Amino acid sequence: MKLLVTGGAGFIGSNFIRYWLKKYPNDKIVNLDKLTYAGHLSSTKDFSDNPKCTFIKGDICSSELVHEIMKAIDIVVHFAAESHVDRSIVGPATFVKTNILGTQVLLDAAVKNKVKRFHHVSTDEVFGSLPLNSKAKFSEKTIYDPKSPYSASKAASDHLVRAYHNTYGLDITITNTSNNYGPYQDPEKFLPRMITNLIDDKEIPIYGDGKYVRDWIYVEDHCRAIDIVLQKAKVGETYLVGGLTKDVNNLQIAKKLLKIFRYDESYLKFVKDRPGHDRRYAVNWSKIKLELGWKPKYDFDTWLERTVEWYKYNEWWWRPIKKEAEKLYAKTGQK
Ligand code: NAD
Ligand code: TDX
Repeated sequence: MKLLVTGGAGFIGSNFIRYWLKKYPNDKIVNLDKLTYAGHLSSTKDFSDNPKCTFIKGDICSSELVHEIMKAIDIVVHFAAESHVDRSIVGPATFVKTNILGTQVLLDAAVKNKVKRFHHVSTDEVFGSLPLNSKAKFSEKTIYDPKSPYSASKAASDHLVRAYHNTYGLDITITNTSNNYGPYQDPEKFLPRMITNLIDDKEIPIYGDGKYVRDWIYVEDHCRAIDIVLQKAKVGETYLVGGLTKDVNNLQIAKKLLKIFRYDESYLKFVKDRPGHDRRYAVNWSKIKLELGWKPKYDFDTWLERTVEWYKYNEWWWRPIKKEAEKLYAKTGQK
């Protein structure tokens, strides 16, 4: 099998390639990545010498390049995207270009070259926001209601993927997954930002009142969910993938981290809220459990601690990119 993985120098894409090469050592992978601020060749260091994996620096919006690469591909796993909500508020244009146009370019090339499967990696954020203190959860039947330029662009990409299945008969699957955490996540995002600040003995910035709920999933559970969907799912289907069964808000997570570091609450710093901040995400993942037998393996408290350990032992990876990450917050005033 030959896979095209887009965005394989990013957080989830690099973890996915690592997972796949270990589990399917005979498969070949082409990793197409533009190396934006979020793409780091350092995230691919441990498999960069593997002859089964080829890296191509390029843009998914470049039709000619994508068509050329697609000629030899069986399966596409599409991660490449602009993925940070805060950046989408500061500059939405690249989100529209990469997430919508880039996906359409890949879909066109996939149809033309008759790829066997196009798997689209999407987010639970396309469903909008749930009220706090409710039992409501997103499911595959929830109506799309994206609220940020990021989630609106991902929603549009999901619609395009389904449209290509319906119109051109492309064999697609989609996963909409909740907040991932784990190794190689850019220090711009919530958990790595908190952890790396604490390693440096700095305060941790909490947006607004901190009572915002995300459904956290360890990145390897997400990679395994995509694997199972590729192996077992019916073509055309969508699966929601999540990690938690009980709500935990940002402030509670920050306090868990303070406990791990044995710091007191003076390290909490409440800062300006994100405009249009979604209150709560919660995912009902019973479809993938019942139909395909997937469920999360890694519990949040244990793997949060292991993630902290990873950042403590891998300063070589995050320290060179931490300064760049904080530049965004100098612009937004969330420092
Ligand atoms: P990331 O920002 O860490 O990585 C994105 C990667 O895509 C980077 O390597 C970047 O260089 C590359 N890229 C960006 N624009 C490109 C372009 N035009 N051409 C080629 N490559 C380009 O993102 P992530 O957190 O790993 O997320 C991966 C995918 O999973 C995204 O589609 C995202 O929407 C989705 N997702 C993420 C989460 C999460 O919690 N991180 C949750 C659900 C879904
Ligand atoms: O410094 C911070 N302080 C803070 O309180 C940062 C960076 C974030 N936050 C809050 C905002 C959110 O409520 O933490 C929560 C998580 O923030 P992000 O890490 O920016 O993630 P989120 O906006 O929830 O989106 C993530 O999950 C879904 C990914 O970035 C998306 O790509 C994915 O689709």
